[in-house]
Amino acid sequence: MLIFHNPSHHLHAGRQEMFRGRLVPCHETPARLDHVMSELQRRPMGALHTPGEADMALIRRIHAPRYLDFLATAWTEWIALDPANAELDILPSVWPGRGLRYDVEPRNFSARVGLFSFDAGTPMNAGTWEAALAGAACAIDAAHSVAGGAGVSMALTRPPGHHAGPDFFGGYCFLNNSALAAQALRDAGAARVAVLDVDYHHGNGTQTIFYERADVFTASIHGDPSTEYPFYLGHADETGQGEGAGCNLNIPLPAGTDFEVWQQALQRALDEVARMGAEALVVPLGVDTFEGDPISRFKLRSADYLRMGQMLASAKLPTVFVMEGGYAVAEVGVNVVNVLEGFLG
Ligand code: OKP
Ligand code: ZN
Repeated sequence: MLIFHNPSHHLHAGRQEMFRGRLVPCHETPARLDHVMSELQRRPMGALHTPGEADMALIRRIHAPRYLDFLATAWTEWIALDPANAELDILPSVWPGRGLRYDVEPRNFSARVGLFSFDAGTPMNAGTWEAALAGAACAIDAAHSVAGGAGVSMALTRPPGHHAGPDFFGGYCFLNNSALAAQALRDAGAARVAVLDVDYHHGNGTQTIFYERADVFTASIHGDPSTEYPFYLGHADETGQGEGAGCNLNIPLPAGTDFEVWQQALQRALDEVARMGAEALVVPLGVDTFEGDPISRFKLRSADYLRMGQMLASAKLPTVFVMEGGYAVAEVGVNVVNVLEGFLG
């Protein structure tokens, strides 16, 4: 398989996220990806590639131009406010809640940070935009390699992407890498694409991006949003709208779910992918379903990821894996590479 890894990922390294009234160290760290890279040295799964330039025209079809302008200029504006800001991350503290306008873009910088975000846990720093853009390029290039007949590829990148929507960041995500891969596969000729999100958290950004489209089927298996992040989306009754009616599947599962129960959800999602007639598959791959994950509550073990990979391969579809979450840092490498090994058989 071809693996596109983000050579700029370490440029994004948030210092702190807001948690219960305190700023605490970020869970989403560069070390996560370093562990995957070193596990791939121990157990190579295929050739490693760096991505080319990101296709901005494609990115503008998934994300709103004013949101992209904001991301591209945020750091410059932040340090223009006060050079001392260079030592601090950008974090929002005000949002347009119900009854407030989000159609008018304020001039005030903090107001715009809030306009384009939905949580206070997703810091931006000097290299965030460069890292996110290179990650998007990994996803797009991985999709193109599969469209060209590679069979399977992976975008090995951070920051993750599945919480990022058309015009918002949050959940450690800025650009929706999986959505970009799905769109690239569509553009390359796949009549229908499925996105099957196996990260512990609901892929709210991806769901929102494709919610009214029939050409991209979205499915997500995740912790029940009534208790788990991102809380405000991911329920089973969200099935798509308009032309996209029936084209979204959410399978929320309770805290404590182990692989025996989880794999039944995966089988159900795979059956649905087949029923929808998808010609290509994108898998937002988070390994925060692991029993040792510090912010999640499923009970998958490392060996279960081999089985997960085998089950995903049973779809017999051209497949693009896109790296998402996984915060038990030392085990992230083994768990991700287990999925790939299981898939390759
Ligand atoms: C991103 B991905 C826990 C706060 C949770 C957001 C979690 C984002 C997960 N202290 N913050 O889906 O793995
Ligand atoms: Zn997650």
